[in-house]
Amino acid sequence: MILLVSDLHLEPERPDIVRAFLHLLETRARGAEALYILGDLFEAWIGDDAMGPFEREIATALRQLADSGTAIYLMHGNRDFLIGKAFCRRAGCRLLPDRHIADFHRQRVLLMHGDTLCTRDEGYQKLRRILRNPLTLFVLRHLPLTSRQKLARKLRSESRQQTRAKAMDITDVTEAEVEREMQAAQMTTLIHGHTHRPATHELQMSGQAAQRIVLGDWDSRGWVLEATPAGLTQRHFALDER
Ligand code: LP5
Repeated sequence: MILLVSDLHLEPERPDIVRAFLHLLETRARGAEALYILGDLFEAWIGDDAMGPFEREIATALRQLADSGTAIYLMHGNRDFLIGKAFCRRAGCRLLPDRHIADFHRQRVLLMHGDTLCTRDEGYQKLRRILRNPLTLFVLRHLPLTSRQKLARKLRSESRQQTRAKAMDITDVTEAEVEREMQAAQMTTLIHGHTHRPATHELQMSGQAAQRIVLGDWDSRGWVLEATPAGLTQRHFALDER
């Protein structure tokens, strides 16, 4: 079995989500062939050099899972795109590019975080272009820790305010962009997170049946997509389920 999750937004302020994730790592994920984390594992990541006891605890739990034989693949999200090699080494994860084609029991699927699909969200796409520019990334990584913390807080609070004022369709994916990405990759299954709107959308692409699966965000409950030879099934569960 292969498991996929995204948008956990782990932070010390949500111990219920942290406990649920650690429980998943110690139980269902054990014995799984692979665990894919499609972005926003953390609420905010300001650099591998800023890892404290909380981040190290998560890395250790991931490493224990990796050492038990489950391959762990990690994709950047819009909150944790500064995760780098040091965290991945410590956690035993392999970092995936923004678009990745995986083979799940002979079913090929396109994996993305999902933020780039929201092309009508022009404010966000502009911010993304700035933040992901290699020059900006270089500067951000070399800023003093306190400046990075301040900047991250500013970005989070601006984002919270602005997202509340945006119409629902602006913060959802643009169908034409979904189709463009799937056509370019020649895939009929796309799995992504980011929008916090878990669902399976049946699509028609050039007369062919296709699907877009949106992973759920961990907030009032947890979500995991299971890929088995029988197919893809997304489940949700109570955070305190044991
Ligand atoms: O994250 P979420 O779900 O709330 O909203 C996202 C989009 N917002 C973001 C911003 C992140 O939340 C901020 C993450 C901070 C942690 C990492 C920081 C690392 C860098 C700094 C430290 C080194 O991604 C939101 C989308 C929404 O998803 C739905 O798709 O709408 O986008 C916005 O709200 C963006 C606004 O429209 C534009 C914000 C302008 C902010 C200007 C601040 C000035 C700072 C200048 C920085 C160079």
